[in-house]
Amino acid sequence: MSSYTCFIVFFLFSFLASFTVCAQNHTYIYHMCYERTTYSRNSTYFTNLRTLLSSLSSLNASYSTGFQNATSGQAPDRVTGLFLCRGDLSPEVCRSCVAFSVKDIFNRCPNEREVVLYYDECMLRYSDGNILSTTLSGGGEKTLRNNTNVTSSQFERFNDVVMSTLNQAVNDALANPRKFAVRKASVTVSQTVYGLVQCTPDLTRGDCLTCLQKAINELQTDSIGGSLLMPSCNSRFEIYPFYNETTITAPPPPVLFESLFFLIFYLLSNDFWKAGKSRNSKVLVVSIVVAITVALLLSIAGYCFLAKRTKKAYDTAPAFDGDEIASVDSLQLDYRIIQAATNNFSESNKIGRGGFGEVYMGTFSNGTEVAVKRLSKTSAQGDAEFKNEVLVVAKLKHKNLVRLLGFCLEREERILVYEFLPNKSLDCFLFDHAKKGELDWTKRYKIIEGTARGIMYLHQDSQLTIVHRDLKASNILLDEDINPKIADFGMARIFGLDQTVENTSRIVGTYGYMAPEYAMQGQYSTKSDVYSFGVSVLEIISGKKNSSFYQADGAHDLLSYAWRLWKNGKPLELMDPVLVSNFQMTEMVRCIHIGLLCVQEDPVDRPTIPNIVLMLTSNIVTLPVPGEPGLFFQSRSTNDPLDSDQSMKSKSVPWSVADVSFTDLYPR
Ligand SMILES: *[C@@H]1O[C@H](CO)[C@@H](O)[C@H](O)[C@H]1NC(C)=O
Ligand SMILES: *[C@@H]1O[C@H](CO)[C@@H](O)[C@H](O)[C@H]1NC(C)=O
Ligand SMILES: *[C@@H]1O[C@H](CO)[C@@H](O)[C@H](O)[C@H]1NC(C)=O
Ligand SMILES: *[C@@H]1O[C@H](CO)[C@@H](O)[C@H](O)[C@H]1NC(C)=O
Ligand SMILES: *[C@@H]1O[C@H](CO)[C@@H](O)[C@H](O)[C@H]1NC(C)=O
Ligand SMILES: *[C@@H]1O[C@H](CO)[C@@H](O)[C@H](O)[C@H]1NC(C)=O
Ligand SMILES: *[C@@H]1O[C@H](CO)[C@@H](O)[C@H](O)[C@H]1NC(C)=O
Ligand SMILES: *[C@@H]1O[C@H](CO)[C@@H](O)[C@H](O)[C@H]1NC(C)=O
Ligand SMILES: *[C@@H]1O[C@H](CO)[C@@H](O)[C@H](O)[C@H]1NC(C)=O
Ligand SMILES: CC(=O)N[C@H]1CO[C@H](CO)[C@@H](O)[C@@H]1O
Ligand SMILES: CC(=O)N[C@H]1CO[C@H](CO)[C@@H](O)[C@@H]1O
Ligand SMILES: CC(=O)N[C@H]1CO[C@H](CO)[C@@H](O)[C@@H]1O
Repeated sequence: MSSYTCFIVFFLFSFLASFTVCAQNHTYIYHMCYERTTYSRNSTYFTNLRTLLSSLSSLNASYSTGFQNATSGQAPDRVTGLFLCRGDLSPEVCRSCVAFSVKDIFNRCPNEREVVLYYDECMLRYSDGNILSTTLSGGGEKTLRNNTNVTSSQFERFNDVVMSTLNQAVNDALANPRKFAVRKASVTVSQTVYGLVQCTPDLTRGDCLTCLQKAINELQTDSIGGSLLMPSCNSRFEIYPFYNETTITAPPPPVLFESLFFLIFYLLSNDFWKAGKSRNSKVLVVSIVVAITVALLLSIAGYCFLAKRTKKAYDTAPAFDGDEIASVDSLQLDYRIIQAATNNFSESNKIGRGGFGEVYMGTFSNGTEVAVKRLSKTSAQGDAEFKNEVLVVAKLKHKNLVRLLGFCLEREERILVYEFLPNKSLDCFLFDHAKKGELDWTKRYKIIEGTARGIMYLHQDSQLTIVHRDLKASNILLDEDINPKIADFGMARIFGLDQTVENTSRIVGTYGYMAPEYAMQGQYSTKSDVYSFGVSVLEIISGKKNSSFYQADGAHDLLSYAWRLWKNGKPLELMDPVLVSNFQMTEMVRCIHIGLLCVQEDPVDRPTIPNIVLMLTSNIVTLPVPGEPGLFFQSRSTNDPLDSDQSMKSKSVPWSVADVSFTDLYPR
C-alpha cells in the first residue's frame, strides 16, 4: 500500500509542480540594492526584515487590491516594506509573484538595508527609512525601451497618441482608489497603442500625479514600446496588449479544488484504509479520484497553453473585420448622384469655402439634404489611405460633431458628404449685429459646453486622439436647437497631412486661433486645440472677433484685452453688450477664467479638455490663477493673415512634446 500511496503522491506533486510553472513564471526586470548600509545575518535588522516579509505576504486580502505595506521592529532597526502588483492581475498571480520575489530578494541583495526589486508582475521594496506616502526614493528607477524605433514619418503622430493616451490614463488612475489605469488608442487604422500607469495607492492624488508626470515625461517614445519603473509609480506603453484587456479568465471554482484535495487526503489517510470493504475496491476508488484530478489539471494546463496561443493570434489579427470592409463600400457614393444633388456644383448651391475646398449644399432625390465638400486636388495620399481615413472619421459619432455620411472617389475627385445644418455656423450669429441678439447667455453657455464635449470626444472618447487643428467659430455649426456641432475634424488625416507637421508651410490652422507653438513651430497637440477653444470662448462671451479687434486701451487683440480686464478686476466688461440685461454672473466669470487658462503660452499651463468639461460642469473644482496669455505675434499691417510668413517674429517658445497635456488642477 505505501508504495502505491507514494506513487500517487509523487505523481500529484510533479503534476502540480508543472502546473505551477505555468502560473508562476515571473519575468525579472531590475533590482536596486541601494548599497548605503548593510546588515549582518544575525542582526536585529535581519530578524525584523524576515518578520516584515512574512507579514507582507501573509495578508491574503491585500492580494485582491494588489498592494500591502507593513513595518516591523523599532528604529534604528525598523524595516518598512511594501509590494505592488500590476493592477490588471488576478490575486493568484499577485500572490505568486510576491511569494517569488520575497524569496528572490535575498539572492539579489543579500545584506542591504534598502532594496527595490521589479518583476513584470509585481514590485517589492523595503527600507530602513520611511517609504510610505512619499515619492522620495533617491533612485531605483529603470527605463526600458523596445529595440525597434518608430519610423520618422510616424514619429509625431505616434508620440502624440502615446502621450495623450498615457495622460488620459493618468486622469483615470487619479480617480481610481487603486491608482491604476490602462488605456488604448489607435495610431492608424491598423495600429493601436496600449498604455498603463500605476502609483502605489498610499500616495495622495497630488503625489501620484507628480510621480506619473515624471514617469511619462521621461519615457522614450521614439521606440515602439517602453516603460519607466520607479519605486512609487510606473508607466508603460506597447503596441500590443501587454495587460489583460478583459479578465476573460474563468478560474476553476476554488470550492471544487478544495473538496477534491480534501477527498484525496482522506483517501490517502489511514482512516480510509482501516475502514471496511476490500482493498481492491479502495484502490479502484483512489484511481478514479486521481484520474479525475489529473484530467482537471490537464485541462487547466491546456487552458494556460491555449490562452497564450490565443493572445498571439489576437496580436496579428487584421485590423478590419468583414463588417468594416462592407461599411467602407456602403459609405461610397456615386459621382453622378452627388453631381445631381448639387446641380453640377452650381454657384447657387455653394455655401462656403474652407481650407480644403469648396462646400455646396445638396439635395438627394429622396429629399435628404447634405453638405458636400469638394476637396481641392492637392491631397498627398493614395486612394486606399483616403478610404481608410474617411472610414476612421465616419466612425466618430457624437451629438456635438457634424456627421460624415459618405464620400466619393472618382475621376480625380475627392468629395466628402456631411449632414446638413440649416442654421449655419456660430460666427454668422456672433459677429452679426442683427443676429447676435438671438444668442442669449443660456445659449452661449450651452454652445461653450457642447463644443468642449465634442472636442473631448475627439481627444479622448473616440479612442483615436484626433486633434482638430482648426477649431474656430466658423467651424462650430448650430442645429435647430442651437446645439453646437463641430465641423471639419479629421481633415488633416483625410488630407494626408499628419506626417508633414514639422513643415510650417503646411499648417492647417487659422491665424488668430492657433496656439503659438503650432503657428511658429508647426507642433501641435491636444493642447493646441485647447488654445483655439480658449480663443473661441472669449469670442463667444465678448461677441468680438479676435482678428478684427481694435481697442484704444493699448490692447491690440482680444486676448490681451481680456487679460487686462481680468487683471484689473473688471472681467465682466468683456461681456457682449447685448447680454447685459440677462446673464449669470458666476457662470460668465468662470467661463472667462477658463478661456484665459486655455490661452496660456506654455501648453503645460493649459488645462486638458476633460478638465475643462469638469470645470464647466462642477463648481467644486477650483481653477488655477491664469497668467498672461501667449500670443502669436503678427504684424497688424498685414491684411491677409494667411499670407504672413515673413511677419512671424521668431520668438522662441520653450516647449517639448513630452510636457504636453497635463492637468494642472493639482499643485506640484
Ligand atoms: C518562463 O517563460 C519563458 C517564456 O515564456 C520561458 O522561456 C522560461 O523557460 C519560463 N521559465 C520557467 C521557469 O518556466
Ligand atoms: C554574530 O554576532 C556576533 C556578535 O553578536 C559576531 O561576533 C558574529 O561575527 C556574528 N556572526 C555573523 C555571521 O555575522
Ligand atoms: C492565506 O491563504 C493561505 C492559502 O490559501 C492560507 O494557508 C493562509 O492561512 C491564509 N492566511 C491568512 C492570514 O488568512
Ligand atoms: C491575465 O490574467 C491571468 C490570470 O488572471 C494571468 O495568468 C495572466 O498572466 C494575465 N496575462 C497578462 C498578459 O498579464
Ligand atoms: C518590441 O516590440 C515587439 C512588438 O511589439 C515585441 O514583440 C517585442 O517583444 C518587444 N521587444 C522588447 C525587447 O521589448
Ligand atoms: C533607435 O534610436 C536610437 C536613439 O533614438 C538610436 O540610438 C538607435 O541606433 C536607433 N536604432 C535603430 C535600429 O535605428
Ligand atoms: C458640369 O459642369 C462642368 C463644368 O463646370 C461641365 O463641363 C459639365 O459638362 C457639366 N455636366 C453636366 C452633366 O451638366
Ligand atoms: C437618400 O439617398 C442617398 C443617396 O442615394 C442615400 O445615401 C440615403 O440613405 C437616402 N436617405 C434616405 C432617408 O433614404
Ligand atoms: C515644405 O512643403 C513645401 C511645399 O509642400 C515643400 O516645397 C518644401 O520642400 C517642404 N519643406 C520641408 C522642409 O519639408
Ligand atoms: C501609509 C499606509 O498606507 N499605511 C497603511 C499600511 O497598512 C496598514 C494595514 O496593514 C494600513 O492600515 C495603513 O493605512
Ligand atoms: C438664423 C436662423 O436661421 N435661425 C433658424 C435656426 O433654425 C430654427 C429652426 O429650424 C429656425 O426657426 C430659425 O429661424
Ligand atoms: C491670439 C492671437 O492670435 N491673437 C491675434 C488677434 O488678432 C490680432 C490682430 O489681428 C493679432 O495681432 C493677434 O495675434
